[in-house]
Amino acid sequence: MPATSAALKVEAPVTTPTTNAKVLAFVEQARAMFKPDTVYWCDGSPEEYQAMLKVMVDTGTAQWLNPDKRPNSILVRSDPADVARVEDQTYICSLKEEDAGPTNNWSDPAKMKETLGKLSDGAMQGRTMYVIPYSMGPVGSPIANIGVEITDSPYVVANMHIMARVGTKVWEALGDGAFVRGMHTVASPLKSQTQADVSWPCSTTKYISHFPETREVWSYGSGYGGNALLGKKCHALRIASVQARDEGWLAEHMLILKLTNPEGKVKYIAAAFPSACGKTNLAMLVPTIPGWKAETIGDDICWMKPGADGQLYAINPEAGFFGVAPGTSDESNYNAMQALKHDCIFTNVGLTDDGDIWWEQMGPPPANAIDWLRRPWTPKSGRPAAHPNSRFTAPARQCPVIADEWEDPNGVPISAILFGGRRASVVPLVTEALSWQHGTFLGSIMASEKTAAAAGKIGELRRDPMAMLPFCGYHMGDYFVHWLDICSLPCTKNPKIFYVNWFRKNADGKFLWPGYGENSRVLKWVFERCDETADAVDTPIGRLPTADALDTSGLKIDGAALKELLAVDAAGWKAEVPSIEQHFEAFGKRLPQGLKDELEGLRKRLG
Ligand code: O2Y
Ligand code: MN
Repeated sequence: MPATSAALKVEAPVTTPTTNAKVLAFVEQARAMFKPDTVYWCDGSPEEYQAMLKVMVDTGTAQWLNPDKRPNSILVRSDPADVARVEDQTYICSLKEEDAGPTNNWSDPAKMKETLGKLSDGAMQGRTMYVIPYSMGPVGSPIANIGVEITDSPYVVANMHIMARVGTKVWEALGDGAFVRGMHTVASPLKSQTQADVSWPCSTTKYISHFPETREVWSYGSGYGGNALLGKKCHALRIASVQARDEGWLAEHMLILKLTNPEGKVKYIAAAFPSACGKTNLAMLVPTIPGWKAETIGDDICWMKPGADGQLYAINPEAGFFGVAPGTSDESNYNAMQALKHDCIFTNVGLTDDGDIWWEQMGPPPANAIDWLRRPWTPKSGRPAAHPNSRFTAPARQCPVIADEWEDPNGVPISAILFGGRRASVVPLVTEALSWQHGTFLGSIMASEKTAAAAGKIGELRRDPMAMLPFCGYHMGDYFVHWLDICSLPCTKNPKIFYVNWFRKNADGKFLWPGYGENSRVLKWVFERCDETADAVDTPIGRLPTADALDTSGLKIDGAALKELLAVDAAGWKAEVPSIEQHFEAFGKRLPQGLKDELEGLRKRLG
């Protein structure tokens, strides 16, 4: 139900909770520009989280779900035009245009600040300006990084509570140190005290602007997900990728998985897949091979730093999951479903008659529901109940297979890195890279075939190097150089790199590999290759499992399918070389020689 602006006011503390002069100046500048009614310094307490939920419910942004079915959980519906990240309106405003590279939108930082400054004048009128101190990574971890997000959205505050570490302890860890500055406004000022608010304020004008040199983010006009929760894609990937380049570490779009073999030996694996390719499912998989155990460290972002012993140590900088709802079920991701039982935020999913949530493929459809656009819905409506990009926000600690060490401030040592995409043909089920440089090459040519849902010709390849295309905050040619450098200089015990493809299809268009929990068979081979206890055969494209090295015991798969999954399609790879060349041409002089050498090597090996 719409309410007046008065309902948005939250009492402010009398004194500021930090004396950090840079923070005080930042908040004062923001206040003077946005002109909010009130400034509220977030303390990260459970009471504050509850207050945010209540504000959202009171103002019509959210509604409580049935407390018997989903205790302390809410359903939020966004504006129909504010439902996903806006890549076209996302900018890297580096001082020099060439530093943003060919894969980013660029704008001159001074011009962008002028534009946003004009737009933002008075943009928070009638609203509360929240100041969120947050840590990406366990507070005080040497790999963690602190940010301060200013926002006028209680939805953002509540989501940041789940997705990051928020509150007073962050001010203590920050002291008078440096931090990433994030400013966010839904850009929907309330002109008078009596003006009724809408349930999801936002603007048709949107800018998600990053200033890499000064470690700033300025997000205008959207209240949704990656556009507005600035700790996630903006800070932990776009800004952090630049910090990582400058400081000698890696900020990557990767899940982190802990794998334990039947003898109790543990290895940690990081894996990069393009958005919506099942990272959350793999991060929480239930292995089908007896005696093997998989646990979650993270499902989306991985920060890795070389340790004193020459290994890469990784943390999950996040504290929650902002997962795609449709397709998530007990079959596809049992552990995620368990994590969603209580204390969650659901955005743009369907609502059942008994006050619970439902989305496509969650389970049997309800006879009646209300869809994400608040319209009556039945299974015969001919349209989805949930938006395809509808989301759940869930605390990571609620995942039943979260690893004990998921918050280890020193991180976990990474033994293997997987790259993967959605490829119906050419790419085998799993390939081990011949070297770190070859693995970097495989990551740099990662691609997925376009599905009917994406613009462009079906089957056309979209290259998404290391799944970082929308998230690398600088020139991707320099990013490849950084990848090649990181393991020749500070890191002496390189993780092994693998390229996986769960999505290979046969001539009838049927998947050859069952996926989900059965992917543990591939992980077992990866695990054993790290110790060189499993067999592999050298081929022109890398090392593949020998016929009996992949554990298929108890798996119903016919021999021909397995043969196809592990075959080298030399003709297919040869046909792909020109497309790789074209992809590399875009990076011009900044493409490192190492990747050119790898392409030449592939061409020669293919004959
Ligand atoms: O659409 C959004 O704003 C969310 S995007 C997202 C969320 C969680 C994890 N990954 C992604 C992504 O696009 O990679
Ligand atoms: Mn992602």
